[in-house]
Amino acid sequence: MANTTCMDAFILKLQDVNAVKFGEYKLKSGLITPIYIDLRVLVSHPALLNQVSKLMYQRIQDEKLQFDSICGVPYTALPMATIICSTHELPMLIRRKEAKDYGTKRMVEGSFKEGDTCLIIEDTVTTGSSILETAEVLHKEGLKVTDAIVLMDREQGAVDTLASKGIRLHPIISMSKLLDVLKAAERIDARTAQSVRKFISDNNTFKCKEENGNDDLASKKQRVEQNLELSYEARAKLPNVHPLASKLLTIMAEKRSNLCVSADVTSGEELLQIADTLGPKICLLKTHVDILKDYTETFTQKLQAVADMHNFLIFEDRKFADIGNTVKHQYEGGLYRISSWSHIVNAHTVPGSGVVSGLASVGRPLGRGCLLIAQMSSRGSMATGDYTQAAVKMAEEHSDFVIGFICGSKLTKRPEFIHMSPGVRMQAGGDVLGQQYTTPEEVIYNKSSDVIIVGRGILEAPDRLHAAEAYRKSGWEAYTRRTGTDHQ
Ligand code: 5BU
Repeated sequence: MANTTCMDAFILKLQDVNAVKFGEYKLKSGLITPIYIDLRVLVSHPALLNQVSKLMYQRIQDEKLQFDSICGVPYTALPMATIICSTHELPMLIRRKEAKDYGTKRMVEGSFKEGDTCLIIEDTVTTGSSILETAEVLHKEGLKVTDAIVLMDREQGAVDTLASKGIRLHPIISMSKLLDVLKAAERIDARTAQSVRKFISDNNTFKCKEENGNDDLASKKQRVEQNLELSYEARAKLPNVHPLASKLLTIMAEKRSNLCVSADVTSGEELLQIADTLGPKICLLKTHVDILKDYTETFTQKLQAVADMHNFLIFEDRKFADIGNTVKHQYEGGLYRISSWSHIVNAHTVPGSGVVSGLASVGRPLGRGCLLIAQMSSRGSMATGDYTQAAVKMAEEHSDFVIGFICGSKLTKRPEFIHMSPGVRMQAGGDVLGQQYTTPEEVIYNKSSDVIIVGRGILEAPDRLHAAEAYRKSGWEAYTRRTGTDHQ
């Protein structure tokens, strides 16, 4: 199979099933690529999937690789690893993307012992980050990773990056080979091949690191050139930005913090203590005032004083979800008089735009702002797809009061809106009641959100201040890397 003609035929088949596409595609990093490799489709083509597994096993034998088990990077490489292991009766491990929220909470399923070596299988690599992520999870479980096999190497630095971390990468097909074969078969013209080659060499992430001491300068340059990324300061000064959003963005830039602490405690005194201790580290403090067992009006006065002293804003996570007339009263009156002390509130869009109009009738004259809940972090959330898009539209239609979204990733290119993401913890996973966590890096760098909302990740830490600083640093570094401002 591995002889030249068979390999050429295999590459052509990959294009036949649309696993190789030419055009303009956005990568995980935000970069626009002229070629996209989508090997997820292989599950619909069992003969091809078998061929992939044969090629990978052949490589294992050629290289005489030694290991105790095989782990496929979820999800695309999982069936590849499964076929290899099943055919050759080799033990397999499964890496979970999220820790199970019941039972053993293991991140790696299968039997192994400390010090075992695990071979990683991956479908395609750009920078090698997915392999590194999987290797990290395996390392944490006491496993060793020395080698990884990948079907398609985009030749953008993964081999060198992984080598620098002690992992040998064995690619089956390189981008150059793919282009040569497609061009020889007249599937693409010389111009296309040339433009892909230029893109690949301009965006070698490892080369950038070597030359610039920076891991993805080329991608950042392209993003800045395409005006995809503006700094928080620049966004604060946009002509159409809401004054409250401008204030928050300015605080974020000044305090070098995109951290919102979710102060989910039930005692007013403890909440004030958290606000005072963590105040210097945060841009925003999120409350659930209705979980306090000892609420008094004095509490909110004290909270405002602490917020002024440490220069952060207050966000009451009230999640209004009723008709306009009702939410108006809930926001302005009742026991908590939320509009009198909270700079920001949020609302579900399920009632339709009346909820925003009702809240705006109270909040707008006070200079308050609202976030629309476009997505939720909890498992099985129904705020997806068209619902999410409708929330974006609603925000755009009420931009004199709506300043942004609660969401898992950036939803609109309009830089005046602020994206805030809950469900953040240093270790991805979940809780027993459906919360799902991703990391600050994932939320800010990969998902291009603006603010990380962290509750238990900080509240349950032995030293809350220390933990808050770790989250602030992680969120800030992800932002500066994303915007290319990390070495200015
Ligand atoms: P945690 O301890 O970091 O899991 O707390 C998350 C906080 O964010 C908590 O106050 C939730 O009520 C809030 N939250 C959320 O987790 N997910 C959502 O989609 C929304 C709010 Br909206």
